[in-house]
Amino acid sequence: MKNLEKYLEIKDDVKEAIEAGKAVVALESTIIAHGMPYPKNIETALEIEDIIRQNGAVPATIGIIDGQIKVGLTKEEIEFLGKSDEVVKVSRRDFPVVLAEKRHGATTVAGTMIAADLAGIKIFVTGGVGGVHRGAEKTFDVSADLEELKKTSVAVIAAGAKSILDLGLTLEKLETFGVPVLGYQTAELPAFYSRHSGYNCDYRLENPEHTADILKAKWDLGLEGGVLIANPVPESDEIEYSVINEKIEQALAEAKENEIKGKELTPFLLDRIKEITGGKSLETNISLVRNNAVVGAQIARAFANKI
Ligand code: PSU
Ligand code: MN
Repeated sequence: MKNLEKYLEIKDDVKEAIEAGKAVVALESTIIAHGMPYPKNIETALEIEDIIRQNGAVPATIGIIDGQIKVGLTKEEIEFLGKSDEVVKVSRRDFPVVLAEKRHGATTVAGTMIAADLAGIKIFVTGGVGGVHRGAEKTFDVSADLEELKKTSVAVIAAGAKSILDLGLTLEKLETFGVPVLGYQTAELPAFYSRHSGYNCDYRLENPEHTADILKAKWDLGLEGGVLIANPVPESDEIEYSVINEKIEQALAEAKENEIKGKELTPFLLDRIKEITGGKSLETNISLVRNNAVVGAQIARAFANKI
């Protein structure tokens, strides 16, 4: 890669762990800057890093400060991204401008996969991935996260995709793109706030060891691209599909009324759903990310032992 050091900086502890072949888990920053309100966003981001550490892996939260991609943000940098309102939501298309203009950026799932791959990190924990939005047959709104899963070889652990999306169409796209959708100890695709969606995953994962074997087989074979590991929210924090679906419909109607489009849509919907549920959706969101962090760290450890 040409001039990679000019654009990308890996934090010392992360670099050491990568070089030693130890377990490392990438984390995204859009969830901090645009996915959760202040100050819960910062509290959660720091707590998730702790959970990764407690489970024997090194966390690398990824973001962009002054045009530099940081693989491993410091506590101060996480706080900055969580507070500043000058942070661009960075997916694949945004990198060149944000880097050249030395701006600040929070990376989406797609953006984080790109940076993790450049740094040599294979395991990435988040909350939910983007997908095919409802009504995409008219709006063409399909998240760049899906294209990234198609080509970038990083495993993404998420609580499925939330039903602000069209889950059926999202699964069809992933199938076309050759992205395995693997349910972690479940046959059903979880729908973010709820454990059930009515859709099936392609395969069921039994444990971290089993998961690591599958990742290794894919990439050993040179089958480039990502894997979606769908880990359901803990039962105690779940919001039933029928209950949350109604709230989502309401938020979608408001988005339409206000002509919210493009990169603004997902953050708008997340914020409205939080308001409509009186904060409950945020609690569920935090709970599922915690749970993904535990599972992601375990998978990273199992995978590190295989290389
Ligand atoms: N889904 C969530 N929370 C989030 C996101 C998705 O439940 O914070 C963020 C992720 O960063 C994801 C991005 O990559 O939104 C997708 O945005 P878009 O639909 O604009 O591609
Ligand atoms: Mn979109």
